[in-house]
Amino acid sequence: MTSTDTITAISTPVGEGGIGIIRISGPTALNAAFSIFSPVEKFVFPEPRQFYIGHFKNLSSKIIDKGFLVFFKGPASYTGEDIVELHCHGSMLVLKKILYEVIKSGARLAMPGEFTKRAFLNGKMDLVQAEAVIDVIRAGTENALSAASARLEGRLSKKIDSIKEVLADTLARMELEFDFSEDDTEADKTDFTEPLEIASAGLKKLLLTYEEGVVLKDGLRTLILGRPNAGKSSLLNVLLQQERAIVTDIPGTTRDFIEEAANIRGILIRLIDTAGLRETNDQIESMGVDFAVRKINAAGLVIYVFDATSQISIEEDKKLLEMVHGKKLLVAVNKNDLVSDSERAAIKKAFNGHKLVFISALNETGIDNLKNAIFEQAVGRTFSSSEIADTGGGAADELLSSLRHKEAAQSALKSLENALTALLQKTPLEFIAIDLRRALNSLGEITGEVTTEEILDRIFSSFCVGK
Ligand SMILES: Nc1nc2c(ncn2[C@@H]2O[C@H](COP(=O)(O)OP(=O)(O)OP(=O)(O)O)[C@@H](O)[C@H]2O)c(=O)[nH]1
Ligand SMILES: [Mg+2]
Repeated sequence: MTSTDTITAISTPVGEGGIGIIRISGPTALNAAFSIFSPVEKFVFPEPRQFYIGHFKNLSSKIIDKGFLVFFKGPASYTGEDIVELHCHGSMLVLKKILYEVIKSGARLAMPGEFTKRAFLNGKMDLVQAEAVIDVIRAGTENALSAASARLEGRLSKKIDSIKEVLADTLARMELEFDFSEDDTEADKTDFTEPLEIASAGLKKLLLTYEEGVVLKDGLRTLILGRPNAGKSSLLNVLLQQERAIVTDIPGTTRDFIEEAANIRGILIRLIDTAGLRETNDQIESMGVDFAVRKINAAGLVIYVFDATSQISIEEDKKLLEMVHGKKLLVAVNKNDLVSDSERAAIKKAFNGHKLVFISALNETGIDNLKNAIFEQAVGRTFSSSEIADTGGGAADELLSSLRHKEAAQSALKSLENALTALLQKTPLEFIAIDLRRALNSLGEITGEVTTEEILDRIFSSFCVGK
């Protein structure tokens, strides 16, 4: 699959830095590099994985910068092809000048993700691992990083491969059976049922990890809603541990919205503080209220802040809660420092059926419980204290975190379930084999054995240039 053209790109981020790296990959990578690099100490051919110091010079031998050349001989390289890295100072001007010379000598500018795409096409990694590269780069929390690097190491691929193996083995035995068995001997179908049940249980377990996988990878948009003065901005400030929003005792303090990211129990939570919900003649405030309502749809979680001292108007809050019907929802009963036990009991009764957490944003009590509840709502399982709070480290080994993987796993599961029903109904093995091939095909889509150019383009176009 080795490509015939040579690609190049600046692989370090845009901006100033200590060093900058230009990557060249393809059959003429060395030629392209030597059109600009002239070593300080002469050598015949660069040893792979050695640093050589030299000057980067343009065609008229004018020195652009001084730096290093490193050669990776294919297939022992990231892309599986010959790669040269040119390390210079991290100046955009220097990098662009070197890149320009490399392109003049016949390399072409790489497309986003093209190095990784080549790594995939050359069998250096499967598609799950290739996708994990960008997840590692973009990981914003420890948990996101450990899940992404587990995928990059091939843990998810191994899981999928082990299921594929069971299916391929069963399929092979089935094919033998319908090739060689006498027409009138009924095959012992229980031999086939058990491995298919094991495979489908494995897939079901994997599918259950999707919710957590996605939240760990992408974070969760969390809308803080409630009536004016309930303490929404106070809560935002406590969760951020910074005085981000203005807090006053005047209802209608927050009129615009405030969005900030917080790391809560290892999950990236994008908090959005909003204008308190009420009918108002103030044009700006009313726009803020409209905004809050519109944002409900896009939110993954809503924290509804209820002022514990405003029980008289509790029916109004319950009406507002209807707007968030069908969403993941937590009711944070705030100002817990101001109410009695009997009042708390009454509130519990009134909000029966909702997940309640009593807090005081002012005294910062109940906040740990609220964080646990946020984690629970976000990933669908309880937060255990063995997971190091706010730094992560508790992410499961194999997590599904991409819709593409989930849909393929679902369709594999469906084919398996069809096969299992067909076995029960004593359908001829030839037909059951079709379902098994379908399931294998779906799983092959995940790891990239079965794929189309369109899928690859979609995946790699979300990458950065130079990766
Ligand atoms: N006693 C007590 N007061 C609180 C608590 N939380 C907030 N407050 C007070 O309640 C008032 C309103 O707090 P904010 O955080 O501004 O409330 P908000 O919901 O953002 O209000 P708007 O932006 O106007 O919708 C302020 O005077 C806070 O100090 C709490 O837990 N206990
Ligand atoms: Mg506010």
